[in-house]
Formats: sequence, C-alpha cells, structure tokens
Amino acid sequence: MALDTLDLGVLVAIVLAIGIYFTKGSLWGKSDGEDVSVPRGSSRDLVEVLSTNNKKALVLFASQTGTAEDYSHKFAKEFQSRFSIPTMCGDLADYDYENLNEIFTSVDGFQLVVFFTATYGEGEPPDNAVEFFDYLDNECEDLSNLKFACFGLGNSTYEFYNAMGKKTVSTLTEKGATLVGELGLGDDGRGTMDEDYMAWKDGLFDILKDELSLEEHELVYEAQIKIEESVLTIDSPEVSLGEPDAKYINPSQEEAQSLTEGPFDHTHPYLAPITISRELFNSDSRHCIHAEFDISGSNLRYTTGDHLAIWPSNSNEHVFKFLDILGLHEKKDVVIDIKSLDPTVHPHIISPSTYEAVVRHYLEISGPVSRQFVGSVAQFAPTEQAKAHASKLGKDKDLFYEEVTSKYLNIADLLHVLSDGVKWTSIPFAFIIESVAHLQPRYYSISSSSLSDKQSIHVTAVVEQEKYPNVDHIVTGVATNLLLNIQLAQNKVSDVRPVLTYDLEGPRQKFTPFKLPVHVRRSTFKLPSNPATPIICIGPGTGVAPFRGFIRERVAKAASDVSVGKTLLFFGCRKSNEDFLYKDEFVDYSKKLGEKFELVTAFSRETAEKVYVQHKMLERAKEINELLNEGAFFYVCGDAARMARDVQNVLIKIMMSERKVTESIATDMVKNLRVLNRYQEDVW
Ligand code: FMN
Repeated sequence: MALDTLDLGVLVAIVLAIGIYFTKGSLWGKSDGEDVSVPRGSSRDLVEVLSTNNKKALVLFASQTGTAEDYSHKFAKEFQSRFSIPTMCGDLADYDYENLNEIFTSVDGFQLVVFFTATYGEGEPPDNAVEFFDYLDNECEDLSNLKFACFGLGNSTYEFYNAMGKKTVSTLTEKGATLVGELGLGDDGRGTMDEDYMAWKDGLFDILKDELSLEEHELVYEAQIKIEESVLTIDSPEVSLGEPDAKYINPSQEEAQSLTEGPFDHTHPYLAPITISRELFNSDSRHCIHAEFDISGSNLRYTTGDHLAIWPSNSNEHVFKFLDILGLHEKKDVVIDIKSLDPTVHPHIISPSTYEAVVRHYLEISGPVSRQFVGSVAQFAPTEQAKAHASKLGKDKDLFYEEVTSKYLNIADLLHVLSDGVKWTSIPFAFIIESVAHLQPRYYSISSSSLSDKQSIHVTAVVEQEKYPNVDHIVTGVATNLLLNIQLAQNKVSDVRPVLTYDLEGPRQKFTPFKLPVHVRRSTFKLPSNPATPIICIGPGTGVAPFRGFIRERVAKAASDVSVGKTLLFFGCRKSNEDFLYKDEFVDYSKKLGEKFELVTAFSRETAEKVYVQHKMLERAKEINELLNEGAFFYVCGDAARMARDVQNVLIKIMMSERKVTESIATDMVKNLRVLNRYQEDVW
C-alpha cells in the first residue's frame, strides 16, 4: 500500500504517503559552488551562519516528506525578492537553537524567522524537528527577542490537525516570542494546501509592510543557481545520469562498501533487487502489485510495521513531454553543471548531469501545478497571449481551479495548453530547478514480517490510474506505475499495455535486473510486545498490508511454540473474486493459527447495499468489546479521510452499547486506548 499523494500527483493528503524530509545535502557534494563562506554542515551556529552570509531573515522547516521543505524554499526566495531582504532557508536538524533569541540582537538588521511545520503520527513532529521541540520543551527559557511567523502543514482528516504548527506558535509565544500575522493552516485533507499557503503568505506580506515597514517590489526572478553547459559528454564517467546519490556514480572502495553496508536513509538508499513481483487483482482495469525486495547481502534492516521508501523516477511519457515543451528534447543529453550563487542555497541535484537525468530523477513533473508557478512562469511565455493567460491564472484562484486544478494538468500539460504547443524556450533551466518541487520517495507500509521474512521486504501497492469525469487523460501515480512496469517485464506479461512506460535499466544500467533504490522509515505502528495479547485489525484495501506482516509474524511465532493471542482481522474490498488481496494466503494462515486467527470480510459491490468494514465491526460488537476487555490492541490502516474516522466512531458506538455508557464516556475510553498505545493508526 502506498502512502503517497504526490504519487497520484493529485489529491489527497496522502492517498499515500511518501517519502521523507529530503535534505539530500550529500547530493550536492560533487558540484563546486562559488565562494562558499560557511559551507553547509561546517557550522551549526545560527548567528555565525547568518552573519557570515549576511542574511537578515531565516526560514526553517520541519518536514518529513518534503512538502514543508519545498514551501519554505519558495517562501524564502519570494520574501528575499519582494522585500530585498537576504533570506536563508534551513533544515531544523542542521542547527543548534541555543542562540535563536540572540539572532535579533547579534545579527545586524535581522528581521524575521519563519517556520514551516508539518505534523506526523498522532500530532508529532517530523523526524528532523524532534530535537528542536525537545529543546523548546525542556531547555529553552527566553525568546523575547524573537519575531516569527508560522505556516503549519497538516491534514484535517487527522485528529491532531496541524498540531505541530499550533505547538510552534503556542510554545514560542509562551517563551515571550512575538507572532507576526496569524498561524497559517495548510490542509492536505481538503486538497487546499496551495491556496491556504498563498492566502497566508499574501496576508503576511501585507502585515509585514505595515509592521516592519518593509518596502515591497515587483516580483522578478533572481536566479540563486547557475546552469552551465559543460564540455563533458553523457559518456564521461563523472557525469550523474540520475544515480540515487553521488556514491553510486563512480564509487571509491570505501563508497562501494557503503552501497551494501549503509547506513541507508533519505540521503543514501539501498539499490534493492526485486526478486518477486505479482499482480494481486483479477481485473482488466485495476492493478495491485505485490513486490518483494531482496535485502540479503545488505545491512538494510526493518521491523514489522515499518515503511519502505521507494525512490521513483518519472515515466518516459512525462519526461519527454516536459523536455519537449521546454524545447530541450534535442539537448536532452547535453551535460550541465549546476552551481550555487548563494552559499546557503543547496540544490539537491548531483552535478554534472544531463537535462534528461535532472528531469527524470529529480523533478516532480507529473503532479499538480501550483498557482504561484503559473504566475511566475508568465514572464518567460513564448507568446503575448500565453503570457496574458498565465498571468491571469496566477491571479485568479477560481479560474485557476477551473482551468488547471480540476483538469489535473501537470506542468507540461499546462504550458502546452497556454501556448498552444509553442515551445517555452526562454524559461531558464535554473528557474525550472528552483521552482519545480523535488521528486520525493514514496512510502509504503511493509507487508512482510521481519521475523518470518528476514531477507526480504514486501510491499502491496495499488496502481494509481484514475479516470475522472471531464478529464481527458488518466491521472497516474509515479511509483506505483513503475512497479506495474516492473511486474509486467519481470513476469513477461504481454497482454497488458501499461499507461506509462519507464526506463527500467536506470542510470548506466545499474537498476538491471529489476532494482530500485529504497530505504526504511521506522514506524510506531507495532505489535504488542507480548505475543499473547489479542489484536483487532481494521485494514480495508491495501490497508491490509501491515496486517499481513503482523499475521506472518504471529504464524512464525506460533511455529516456534510461542503462544499467540487472537488476531481478528476486518478486510474489505469491492468483490471477492476481483480485489480480495492475499485471499489464498489467508486460508493458509487460518490453517496455521487455527482459532487464533479470524478474517471478517466486507464486499462492497456484491449486495444491493454497500457493506464496509465498519458494518462488519458492528456485527461483531460483542466480541470486539470482549477482546478489548482482555487487553486487545486495536489497529487501523488505510484511508484517513473517511474510513479511519468512521471506524473510530463505530468503536465508540460499540463501547456505548456493550458497556452501557454515554457517548462522552465511550469517547474518553477510546481516547484512553490511544494514550495507552492500544489504538494505533497507519493512515494516509
Ligand atoms: N497532519 C496533521 O495535521 N495531523 C497528523 O497527525 C498527521 N499525521 C500524518 C501521518 C502520516 C503518516 C502522514 C503521511 C501525514 C500526516 N499528516 C498529519 C499530514 C502531513 O502533515 C501533511 O501531509 C504535510 O503536508 C506533510 O508535510 P511534509 O511533506 O513536509 O512532511
């Protein structure tokens, strides 16, 4: 199951989620920046870095999967440009915070700190911000000099909506800091993140003009990086053709060792062979892929319930359409050097590289376009008509929704429509790199058990291919269609024509045969430490993925004579003969676990009335209550928007009817289960 939204290039908060706070600092290593006064990583002292680089404003991001990071870069660039205030953008994990309060007194002319804060888990900070919030809670005493603004990134379908943005504001103000403007709340759940950001940013800029007496200028693109075409060729050994990181290009002995030894993380993935892949659906139009990544011979480790990050590349169709509309098709193999013009700006791209490699491996080209992008690309339009149309779309929220968002246009589609196919040859490639979001890894709940499948990691991914009414193309996800292509090629399936095709060989054929870069993200979604504890699992669709891992773990335990508690699994899909994932396997698990395993199924399209897992839960109210009384853990995995919330409401209902308590007491009981970690969610 995928946890990534960007995958679909669309929708929802996390029709799957994804991958990562993605500070691929190491990827920058190969390019020579210009006169870097305080190179990245050399100082964690904010006052020193800001002073040395003559910066007067600071944007910091708390980001897990890169969205807050992308917005913070965008903001820093626009703020600098609009107000002529040199602005630095930084990762919260890269600095110490002891002198946060002194910035305003020690850095001459310093104006403002802006936080971009995403929320994870049950209202928790992204990994890169854990230390920062620890510092605020436990060490920080005084922030009375600090003037700050904050934009929170969250999803209103989660119980702890934007909890970390809210916490940033409440904690900083408690310590005496002054909030400028209001906390911005970006909501992935309603799909309005971009508009929420624009509204907050415009409001903040108005306030800043008044409160800080800042003078606003017309927004003109100022490059922070420089692109130079190189004398090197695509065959030069030092050129990156999209290798997952610099160590993969031309590894020294030590680097070669790290390719199997790790450590593996968001800066350095393991290139894992997919040894087995298969189709799980029985359907002409829908696909779900089971893929097994071999981790033997590597130090990549996982525990049951973790997530696998898959680093995708873009499809041939998207890459060529994108290069074509920029007029770069003929030059796709030309080698370019990417250099920073600002020592604090670090493009996450290994260079030298080629135009094609950059587009294929680093840019999020198949996802939705932001209104800000359209407004700013207008200045490079090839015709007056395209320019006027792009500027209008950039300014008109409703028109933009009607003509772009609701039609699921990506950047290349939109440029094509705006200019009627005339190539946009005047867009500087530096602008493209600086303005297009970075391609992020996609996260999948691991569907294997680290006990029974020590040498392999399994994922279960439904292929994102949506046909919406009034949209003339199929909206596709990046990573899941790549997995489909691998499955078709690996099993030599010739009667399925994929919507997208990919370069499966990868840079310098390094991905042959069937390898993909991956790393593991630890999760808190875990089995009880005592295997005898009963568990209730609600996992419709690909939400069943982690529960397959849980069950395999219990089967392995039972096989070595450990007593295991009951596993009651609720699974739902459309039809028993179409999308019933792992149908045969469950029969096998039943044989092995006997009465300790029970599968309850809900098939939504087999009866006149739709039946979902929630309905089946109600039918089993008595048993659910009894298991909870025996100390059962309750798990939910799948769609956050509707299912997870409905499941919680149904559980409250069950508590009310079975325990004869009021709604408010039942609600508290469920809350209490969460506090005790006996109610866990892995939702997107
Ligand atoms: N948003 C919330 O408001 N509250 C949450 O508790 C929450 N938990 C999440 C858990 C997971 C596994 C994922 C994938 C997202 C969650 N979100 C939650 C939504 C993210 O905060 C939101 O998608 C944000 O844009 C991600 O920013 P990032 O890409 O910078 O990490």
